[in-house]
Amino acid sequence: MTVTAEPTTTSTPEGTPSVPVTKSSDILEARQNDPTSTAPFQLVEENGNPTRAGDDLGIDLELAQQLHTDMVLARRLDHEALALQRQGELHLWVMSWGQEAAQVGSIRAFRDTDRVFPSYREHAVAMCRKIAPADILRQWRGAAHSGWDPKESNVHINSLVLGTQTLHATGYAAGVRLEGSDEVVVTYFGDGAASQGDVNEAFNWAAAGSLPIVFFCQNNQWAISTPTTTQMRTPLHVRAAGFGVAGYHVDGNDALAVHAVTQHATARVRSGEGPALIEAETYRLAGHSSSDDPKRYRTDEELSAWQAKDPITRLERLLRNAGVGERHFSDLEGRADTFAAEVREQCKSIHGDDLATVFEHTYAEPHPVMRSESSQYLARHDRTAG
Ligand SMILES: Cc1ncc(C[n+]2csc(CCOP(=O)(O)OP(=O)(O)O)c2C)c(N)n1
Ligand SMILES: [Mg+2]
Repeated sequence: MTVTAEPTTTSTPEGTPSVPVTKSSDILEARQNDPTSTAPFQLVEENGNPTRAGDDLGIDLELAQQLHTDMVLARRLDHEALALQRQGELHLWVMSWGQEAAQVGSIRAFRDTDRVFPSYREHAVAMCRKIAPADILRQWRGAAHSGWDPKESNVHINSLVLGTQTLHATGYAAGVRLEGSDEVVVTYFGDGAASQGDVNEAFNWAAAGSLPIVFFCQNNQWAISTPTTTQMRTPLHVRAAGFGVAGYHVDGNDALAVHAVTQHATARVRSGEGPALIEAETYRLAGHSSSDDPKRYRTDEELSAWQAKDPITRLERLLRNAGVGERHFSDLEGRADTFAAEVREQCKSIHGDDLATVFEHTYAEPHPVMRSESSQYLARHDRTAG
């Protein structure tokens, strides 16, 4: 904080050494204008060279290769899914390309037993938890309300009502605390969702209970057509301190930096030091969803500035500089082609459940109102179908 006023001095009645003070109006003024923001942590520059921190901490090439592979496959799923939507095979798709580093870098820093509460764009997270493409696509094909069984992957179903998942995750973390397990919970949300009351309540309750949870914000600069600059005055990683949550700021297009930061935060949380919040600066390179046209609200210049920061290109440059040969990249392309064919095949094999199962899965236990609604609805359906 910079305080420009000349310090004055005061003396205590006992004549002990005087304490320099500035005029209180200046101190207060400076405080109002100084929500201290930190530059996002980086290990790899856009050109693929290690940053100073990257040189100091060292670059783990094996990890870089794994994260790069994860990202290439995730982007392929995304591209295929949008093409499938355009062919009428999916009703809707929410694209995540550009955000792969934030997703794979973070999820790979957790244990597979750590519980994940996603928003709706975390396809790369789902893939790292081995959720099959058919299960990722099921909901978007309109065949089911959710695609997978959270017990198998420890990934909860998508939350489309913004921010609700942060409260679910906080409640779950309270349960983890009661059970005395060393599990850590992570929840993903967007910059726009951070304006929801739910999210702010979640921060507060997590801090008050010192709960084992990591809040991971993918700040992709936009909430549909609303830019982050309209959405907030104080960056999220700075706001964390006000809640009593440890705040981290990372370059979300630098997969290795995201991994390092998440590993640090997770270790802290696992050791009982209370919740952490990671703000990852990234960019959604495509539209908000298959129904959106981002050209209506953002410029070509902005898009190309972020394309230059593409997280996949960055790690590819790092790997090539480190001597990883062409063969590796062409093999990976071949693997992605095979995977893309599987995605298309799996998508077309998804069929909706019998209508009755929708009622069965609504409540955990039989419910009289649900039972009568179910029989009325099914009788009507039978009449119209017959
Ligand atoms: C409670 C609620 N309000 C509004 C919406 C409509 N809506 C869907 S996505 C979205 C923008 C979300 O932006 P952000 O949180 O930044 O996530 P991103 O889509 O960028 O990943 C809005 C307003 C909603 N789904 N839920
Ligand atoms: Mg956003």
